[in-house]
Amino acid sequence: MTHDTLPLDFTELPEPEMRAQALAFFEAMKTRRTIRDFSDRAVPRDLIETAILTAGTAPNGANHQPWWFSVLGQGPLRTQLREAAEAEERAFYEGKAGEEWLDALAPLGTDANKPFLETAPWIIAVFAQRRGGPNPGDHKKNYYVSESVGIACGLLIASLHQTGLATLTHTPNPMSFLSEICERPKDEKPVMLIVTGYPANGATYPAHAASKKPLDQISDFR
Ligand code: IYR
Repeated sequence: MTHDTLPLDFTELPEPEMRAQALAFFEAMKTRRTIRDFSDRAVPRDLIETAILTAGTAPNGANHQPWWFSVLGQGPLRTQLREAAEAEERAFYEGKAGEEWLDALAPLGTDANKPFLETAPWIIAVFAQRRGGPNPGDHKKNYYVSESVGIACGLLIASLHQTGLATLTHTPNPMSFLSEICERPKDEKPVMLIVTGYPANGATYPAHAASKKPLDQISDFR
């Protein structure tokens, strides 16, 4: 394929505005909390569609865009999803996780009970495509699949937060049942569930999650 180019549409901001925008985004993202108590209140589908379009802008390997978002609204599939996920979680919490992992989770207060899988208005099941390509029907090798899908999930979560919705990143393990429920092909790997909706009245979050590492514990400048 030829290497064609397009002129970049880049608007330079005055430095004070750069700083203000960066800080405003930081302030907004700081208020994001992973929650587990969801209301069953409906959320318009177009809000979810916009968040997925935002996720789809993520930088990715060779622009193959190696992701798929299967969106589950409320209904019988969700009961199936909850039953399958809770079965995996019971095995996890009853020993498969091991002591060290369970100790690390103790401050979060999580257990095998996942009512939000039925309650929340939308659940986005994220799949990573090992093969695909820039065009529909392509079956080429994909590159940097985990990195690409991870970045897309970050954008998806940031977008849902900016939309005014709460989210939960949920990763039952193993997740092969997700491929069946969502009818996705075997060469797509289920990566995570992003649960979204309004928080239930009186929703809480673990105090443990409130503490974020300061700059000098997450970066250095040389
Ligand atoms: N998937 C399990 C366990 C779990 C693991 C981690 I690491 C977390 O940060 C939270 C939960 C569950 O959802 O309960």
